[in-house]
Amino acid sequence: MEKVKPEAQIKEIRKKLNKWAHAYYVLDTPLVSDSDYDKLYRELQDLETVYPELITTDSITQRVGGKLLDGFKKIEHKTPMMSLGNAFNEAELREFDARVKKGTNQAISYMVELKIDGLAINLSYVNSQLVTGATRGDGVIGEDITQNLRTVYSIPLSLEADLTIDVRGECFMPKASFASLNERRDLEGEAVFANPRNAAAGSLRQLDSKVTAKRQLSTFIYTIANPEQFGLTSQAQALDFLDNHGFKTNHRRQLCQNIDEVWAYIEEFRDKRHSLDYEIDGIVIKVNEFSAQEELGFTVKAPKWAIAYKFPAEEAETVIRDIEWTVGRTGVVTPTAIMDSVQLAGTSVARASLHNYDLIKEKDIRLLDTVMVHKAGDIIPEVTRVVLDKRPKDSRAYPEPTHCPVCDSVLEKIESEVAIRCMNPLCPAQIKEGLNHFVSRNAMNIDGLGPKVLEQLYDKGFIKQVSDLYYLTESDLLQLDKIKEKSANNILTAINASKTNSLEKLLFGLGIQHVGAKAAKLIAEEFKTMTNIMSASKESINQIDSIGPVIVDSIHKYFLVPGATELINSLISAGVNMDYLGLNLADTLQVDSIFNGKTVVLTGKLFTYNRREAKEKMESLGAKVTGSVSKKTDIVVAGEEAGSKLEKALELGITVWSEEEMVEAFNESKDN
Ligand code: 3B8
Repeated sequence: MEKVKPEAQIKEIRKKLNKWAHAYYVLDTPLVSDSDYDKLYRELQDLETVYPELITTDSITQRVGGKLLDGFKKIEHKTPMMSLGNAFNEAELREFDARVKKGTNQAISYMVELKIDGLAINLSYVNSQLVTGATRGDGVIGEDITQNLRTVYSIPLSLEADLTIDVRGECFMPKASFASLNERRDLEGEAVFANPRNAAAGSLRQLDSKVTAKRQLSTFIYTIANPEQFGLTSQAQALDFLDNHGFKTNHRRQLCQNIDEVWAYIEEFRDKRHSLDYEIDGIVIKVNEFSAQEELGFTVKAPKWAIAYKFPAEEAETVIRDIEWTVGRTGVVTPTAIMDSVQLAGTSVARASLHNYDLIKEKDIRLLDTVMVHKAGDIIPEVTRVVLDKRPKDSRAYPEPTHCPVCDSVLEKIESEVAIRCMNPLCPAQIKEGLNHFVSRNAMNIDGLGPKVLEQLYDKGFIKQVSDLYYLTESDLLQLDKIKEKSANNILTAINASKTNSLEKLLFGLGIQHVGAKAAKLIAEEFKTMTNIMSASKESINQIDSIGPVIVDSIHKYFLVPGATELINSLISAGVNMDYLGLNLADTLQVDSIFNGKTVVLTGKLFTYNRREAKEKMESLGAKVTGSVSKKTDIVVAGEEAGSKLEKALELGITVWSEEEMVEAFNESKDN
């Protein structure tokens, strides 16, 4: 029996596989299932094993498996690979437009492209075959990373048309590949990459291309070194030409007729960038017409016909100069990093929350360390990691504080909480925070007593505890900075008016740990008077729906301290109302919170609150907190290292919040 000629058969299979791979890796539209592809791929491998003389370098089976290198050779680029000038705001973009208009007499349009945050590469094809792939290097001489680039499936090993051409583009790691790579590295105890760009760079610098092959890199090609050779007259044509010859180009490009359209595109992608599968760090704006490009020419470093509009950096590097510890109302001592100021997401940042000592220990953050900061939920700056390469040799781990930074009393670490706490109820820092809380809107609601006024009143010795507010005189207030007769009188009137507040406002204002505004309302409604609350048994408080043991213990403990009774007596003597005045519970219990009526699941490690605190807080805002994710779940709050519950939530399409989003929602809830 006459066999099909193996040569023809192999050629046929390769053609089919190349077509399928092109559809999958370049067009993002698979034509066949993975198993069909794998089956044919193995068929080709088998044939090539039997007929090794028929293996060609551009066979799809030959992407991986080059030699182990001892280093990369240098490659001189045929024409220099330049970089782009930058614009950081709209004004600079418009200046670019003005320079362009001045530099050419023609009517021009702009091709705008996403600025892919990867590594610039040059691919040289000779008679349709990929011969070299190189990094940009210094622009004149790059490194030969051909073996590694051959493993990238979106890069054609050969072209269907017999072209001799140099093309340029960006090699990058998609966000999903980056996430799974880091997940695996973390699991295997290897250092994780800081961002997809570093991961791509690390992957392309491998001397063993088998490693690169596993990294799932991709490319977008955006330039032809000598487009005139192919009769092309514009960037739009060049990109279409690249598409037609099997290269992967980015299709989110847009031809704009003027700079206003360019700006609209920039604004669109400034908001959309996070939903892309790959990272971009800006937008590239190019004069579309090559004839105009030629007129405009180059500076020493960059083309005058293009510019990169850079988005504000969302991660920045800086140095930690100090760690400041502040004492909150409940005595929790929290660290803040004091850093050299850097631009981050459009604002200048010099402080970042470190949350708690455990986090400092876990991330091994030390003084004078160079660190990366980013904005969590684009609001609160946070230290993400230490740049270990830049750590000073003599640095030592930061010791856990043992004494209160304000009153010097011994700090305690509460078991089951990450927080360290100053236990001194007379700690000035706690008292000042307590005063601020007492006058706040949902507590006694006293206008005119801002933090600066309260601080002065405390420092000058006019108030030592909240009840002292009710004994202030006009002459006391007049001794403060910037307080004149009129404002002194307003303050006294506001203080006086607060005496008639209903019990729940006072109870909340006392700042008893874990007693939020809603819990205070429920308790006040149940017990009606302060005396009843003070003498209530734990059991009777526990009877109240949605008041848990944490709150009960906390209230009980609060009133055991003799100072508490003294404080209440002093408030009574001042004429402060101690009775519940609310009539209609339904009216007063309207909790204005996004949590109200929601079923919430907490998962992963939290930093700002511990699990139990977060749970009680949500419950006090009307949420039902459950342990497992189901279709009935409304919100999943995922802390660090969240696992299967998070996966399930994503699977079911349930809203997932970060810890920061949870805290923000707490702060926005009108029950604080
Ligand atoms: C000229 C054109 C450099 C670049 C360019 O996505 C030049 O066009 C360049 F000298 O670096 N990162 C892009 C990207 C980068 C460049 C570019 N176009 N889309 C990118």
